[in-house]
Amino acid sequence: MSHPFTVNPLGPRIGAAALQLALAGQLSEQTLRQLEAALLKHEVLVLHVPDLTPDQHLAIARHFGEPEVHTFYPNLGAGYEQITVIDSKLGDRADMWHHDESFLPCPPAVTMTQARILPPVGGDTCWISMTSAYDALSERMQRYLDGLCAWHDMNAPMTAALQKGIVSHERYVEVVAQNRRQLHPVVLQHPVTGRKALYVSPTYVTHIEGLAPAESRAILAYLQLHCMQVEFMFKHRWALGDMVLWDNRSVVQNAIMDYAPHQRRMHRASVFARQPAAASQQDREATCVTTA
Ligand SMILES: O=C(O)CCC(=O)C(=O)O
Repeated sequence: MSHPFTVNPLGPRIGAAALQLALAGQLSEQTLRQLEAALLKHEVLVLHVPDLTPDQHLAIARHFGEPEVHTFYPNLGAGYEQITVIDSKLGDRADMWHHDESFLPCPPAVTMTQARILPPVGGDTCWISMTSAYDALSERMQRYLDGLCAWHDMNAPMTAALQKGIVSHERYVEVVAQNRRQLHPVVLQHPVTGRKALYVSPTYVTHIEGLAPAESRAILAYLQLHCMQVEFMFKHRWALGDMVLWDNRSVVQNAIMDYAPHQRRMHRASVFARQPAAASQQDREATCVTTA
């Protein structure tokens, strides 16, 4: 079945909407390929699919890759473990600039999140185009960053959350015991588009390997400041039923936490890039961000 829709850019660098897309049964391969092309081009893609079922959510996710069970957020359970739930009533939030699960050896390639419960106002999400941020660096800085790698550590935000009283000590100990950290290139080359993007965030990145601590801190602080320029950003005011897809290799995001005491609940699926059937774990890691 064909599902006609048009893609309207929402900004010159990042963000587009395909709001007319009507879900009737499963989306056709052709429609999914068109959505994928739009996502690769615009990095963040907004759909409005209020009747989306968890099965349809997973069917769309499977087009983009292998749906994962999230490392630390809860999920819908019993057959729907790959639908992650981020519910403020459960104490879960994502109000920090981050690439999704960049502490994994091969982090998810694409994430798609649907708004299920929204506060009356607030709770917007903001994305930064890290390709645009990379392109805007001076050539000298681009050359300096070439070949550098940085450590991404899941424990860094957990410690901050514990200090702020956002997570319980039990949850902290449970998550920190997984001891997830990974070295990734500071500049990632997108495996499909070939575009280069900065692959650092203030949330997970602790330091750049091989630099003196003060130099690493200074470079990371500069890159953070550089990325925060408003022209690289796209902010979405959610409506119930919106689903936003983002390319985790090209953007970082921050879900603004400004709506307490109201509830915000999102259902989300993220996928690992699919490898040819014969690919080993080693091949898988060799084609993800770690070798950009
Ligand atoms: O809830 C959102 O809007 C974004 C959530 C997020 O950042 C994530 O799923 O990693």
